[in-house]
Amino acid sequence: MSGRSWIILVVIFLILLIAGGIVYYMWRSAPEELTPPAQAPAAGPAPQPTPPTAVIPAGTLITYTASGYSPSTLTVRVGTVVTFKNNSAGPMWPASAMHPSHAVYPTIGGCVGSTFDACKPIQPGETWTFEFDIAGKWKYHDHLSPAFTGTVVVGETSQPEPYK
Ligand SMILES: [Cu+2]
Repeated sequence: MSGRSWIILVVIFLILLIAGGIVYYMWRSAPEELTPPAQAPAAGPAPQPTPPTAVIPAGTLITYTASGYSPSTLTVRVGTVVTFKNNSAGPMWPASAMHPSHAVYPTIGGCVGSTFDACKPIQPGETWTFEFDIAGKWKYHDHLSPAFTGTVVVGETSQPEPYK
């Protein structure tokens, strides 16, 4: 190989090296060039974030802890959706009296008796809701710990008081 061929090879090598460096530099800087400019603060009020869970109306929540249901008696009007929330460390299973037939609440179609029955363990932190459409004084229990009981008093639409 002549000295001239060597020079040509070195020049080609250098051109490739420089071209590679340019390509590498463009590849490195491309993402920064594509990044949109930071958004200016929106004029007017910022949009409100959507709450992660639905808001539970006051007076419709029964919490379950290691000491049972609270409040032990809840008074609501007909048609109220009551939320049972498990704040204990283990599962809960709200169900209509009586254990184990669960048939006092006068509906049919539940897994055992009435539809007032979670029909499955409700895990810690989770909720179960039931709509009380029938006026009366409805006892319930925790199907997993039947000693834990409570009462939902369902009054007529306009007058829940006499049922207290
Ligand atoms: Cu039961």
